[in-house]
Amino acid sequence: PATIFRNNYTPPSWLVPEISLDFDLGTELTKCVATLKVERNPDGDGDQTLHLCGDNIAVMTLKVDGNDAEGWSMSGSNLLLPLPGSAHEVTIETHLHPATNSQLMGLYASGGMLCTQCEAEGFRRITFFPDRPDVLSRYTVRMEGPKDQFPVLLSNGNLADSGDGADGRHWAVWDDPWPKPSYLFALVAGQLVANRDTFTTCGGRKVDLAVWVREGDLERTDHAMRSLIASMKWDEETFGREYDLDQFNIVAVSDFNMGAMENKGLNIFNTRYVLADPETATDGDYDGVEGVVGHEYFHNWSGNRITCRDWFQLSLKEGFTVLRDQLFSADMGSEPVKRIEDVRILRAAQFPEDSGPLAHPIRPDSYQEISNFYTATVYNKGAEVIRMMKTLAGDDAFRKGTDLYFDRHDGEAATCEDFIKSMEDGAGLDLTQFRRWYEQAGTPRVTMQSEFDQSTGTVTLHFTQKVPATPGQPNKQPVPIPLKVALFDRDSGTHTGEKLLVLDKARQDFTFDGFAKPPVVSVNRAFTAPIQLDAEAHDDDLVFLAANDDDAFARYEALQQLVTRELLGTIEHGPDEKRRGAIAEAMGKVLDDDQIDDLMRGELMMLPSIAFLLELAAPANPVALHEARERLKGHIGTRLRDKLIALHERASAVPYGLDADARGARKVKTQALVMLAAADQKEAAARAAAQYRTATNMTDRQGAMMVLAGIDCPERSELVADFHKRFEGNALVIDKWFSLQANALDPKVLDTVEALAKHPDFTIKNPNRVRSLYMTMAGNAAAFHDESGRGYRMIADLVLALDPINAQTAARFIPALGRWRKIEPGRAALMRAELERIAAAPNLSKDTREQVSKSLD
Ligand code: BAL
Ligand code: ZN
Repeated sequence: PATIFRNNYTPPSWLVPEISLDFDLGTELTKCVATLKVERNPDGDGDQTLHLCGDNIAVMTLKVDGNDAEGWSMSGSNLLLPLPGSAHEVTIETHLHPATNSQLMGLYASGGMLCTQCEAEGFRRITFFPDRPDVLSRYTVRMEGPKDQFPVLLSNGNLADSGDGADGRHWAVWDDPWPKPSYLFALVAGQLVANRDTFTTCGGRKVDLAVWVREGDLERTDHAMRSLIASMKWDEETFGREYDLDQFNIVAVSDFNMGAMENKGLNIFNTRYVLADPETATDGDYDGVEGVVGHEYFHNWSGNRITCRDWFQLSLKEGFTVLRDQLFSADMGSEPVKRIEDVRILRAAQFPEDSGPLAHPIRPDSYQEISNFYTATVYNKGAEVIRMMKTLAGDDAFRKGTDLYFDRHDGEAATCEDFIKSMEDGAGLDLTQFRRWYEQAGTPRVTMQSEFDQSTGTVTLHFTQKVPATPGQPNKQPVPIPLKVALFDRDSGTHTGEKLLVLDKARQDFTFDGFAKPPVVSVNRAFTAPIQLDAEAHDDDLVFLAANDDDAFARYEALQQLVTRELLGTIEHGPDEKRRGAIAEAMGKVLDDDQIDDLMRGELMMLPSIAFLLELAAPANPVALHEARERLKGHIGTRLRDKLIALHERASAVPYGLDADARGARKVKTQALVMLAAADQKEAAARAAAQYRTATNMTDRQGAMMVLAGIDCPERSELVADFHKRFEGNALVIDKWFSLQANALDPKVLDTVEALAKHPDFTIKNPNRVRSLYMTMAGNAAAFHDESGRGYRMIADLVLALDPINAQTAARFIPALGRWRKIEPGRAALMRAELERIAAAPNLSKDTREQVSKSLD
């Protein structure tokens, strides 16, 4: 496949200021007539030929200014149409087959309804078009179809007109006044019902809101609606952004490759980010709905009003919008807990990407298939990079920067450079060196040593930084790294104030005076920079910070570091009894401390993920690491048994509610169970079964089932069957049923996964179901890294079976195998062999081909 380079960008030769689309809808056959007003771009290269992208579609009729077109040709799947003048009207008819569109890109059928997904390059599967984000058009969409089959007809913008036709047909016309790129086009037709509400914007516009779902799901839409209204209000207050249409529609779809899509005025969502009620959704699911509803809504400004010039700029909208949704969720709940959750995701998903064969800068320089670049790097590291600008500027100046960006580029297809420049001009930052965060891949490694001079009372912090080599980038330059630090007096447990250091050289020292004793140094508080830090702190200092740090993140981090040190030490030379004792003691203080709420306590109780540990231990035996982690959990569980039981019982007495106290109680309840289970399976099984049987909500039920699924006990099969029977027909909960079993800490888990793949409820056509079984297994270190190589083989078999059906989803499984360099040689060879088997398959998709070949390089 061809490689596309960022530096080869050229402006489009032709613009399309207006497009009208006319759909004659049917599940088997939909006819689409597109009428494009095209104009030569004065800033283009003067090419007389109009280049229109197509994918899996054919030209049925083609007219120019009302006459049959002449001289056109196909170049691969694209249409080339020479045009004599500088402005023309081009009309194209295409025929689409939604029912057989298993790729879920373009127009497809999902459970009888029709819907679209166009980002990044799906519009070219609907009609021929300059399908690139810098071509902005005004859309008018007419659709017509049988009213019984498609009673609801939706598209972008505002409903302009509608009516009944002959033979039980009806039609609707939607008009979107805001010019947009083709990737933001959307259409939905189907049997849907709406949860409706209204929102009046700060400027007085009354907006009709609707969350559209299948009839039986209506009662699970209140949280999504509440989240939408909260998002609209928050964006006005926090970023000064007002909504700009009379309608805002959200539609939930069961078959969806991504989480959701920000189409202008018509967001299309994976059902899992819309539907929630206490019985079927966990607290985590509630947070997911709130965060994704916010994310898609916030795109209306950061993505839609200002879009991307080209796909290399994806982080312009995604990094910024992730930051916006993170800040929103923090404001809706607990800021420190949200920060810990975001860092946990970054470390488990982005750090491995940044140190592996698919590493790329947040603004990539090249790609073969853009779908492969919807990554944790572009999204989550992208958000961290903008968060660092906010830290450097301060909140007020940051807001001035974003205000200027929105003012300056409204209506444009912009670049990351435009954003950076707006931040410089608006927030008053000099980001000359900071631009390297956009250019360089790799997680910077920072070391810190603290040196105390008794004679002067001076402390010097010696820092080094190194951005590691990544594919195609052997040599790196230092980046500016903002680090919040505090120096604690070990007797009083207090510090004299937090400072912001900016580390912008390969080696740098910072000196502080006025200390009688060496202070305890707390560094990268609130995780101000997305780095790997090796601070060489003494165990006692980590214990001190875990107990005393007034920055909640730093407190969490100290305990994580202590545990990480112990786990890495265990696989090298066995457990360190003293340190294990210190960890159990520190954890005991966490359980006892009534100054922290349960939501935070639940975070503090979680041990670092295997994915993160592998980054530090590589090349390692993941199963040994997993076993060390379980043994440490068991040690804590044994040492703190009474406290954990007391906590479980206290939390079990808290009635269900969505408030922070009740949510916190549910969180610690399951965390306590997890630790108790690692210590005494039999006792924990009885406790977990009781939690399951008395559960009034999915958080408790899933937590109990998660523990039970890993224990060979009579209750397990009974309750696994009960779970299925109880929720039969509810796809999202049956997804959980698959995941819970694929995630089990059970030596037979691979047999279970194999059997589940043959279960009547399993289908390879539904991305949520595929991910619930196989992505979960790939994340279960003990299963995936089974030394037989069977876990690797199962993932490779899945990729080969899924690739022709849904290439985008198939390609997402390659990175798990691509991490072979981080794994000990025996397993690494097995992982590589599976990648080679995939690479040898004929007719691989561009998506999978790119990921596999880069992973083998
Ligand atoms: N733009 C793709 C889905 C999302 O990031 O919102
Ligand atoms: Zn997004």
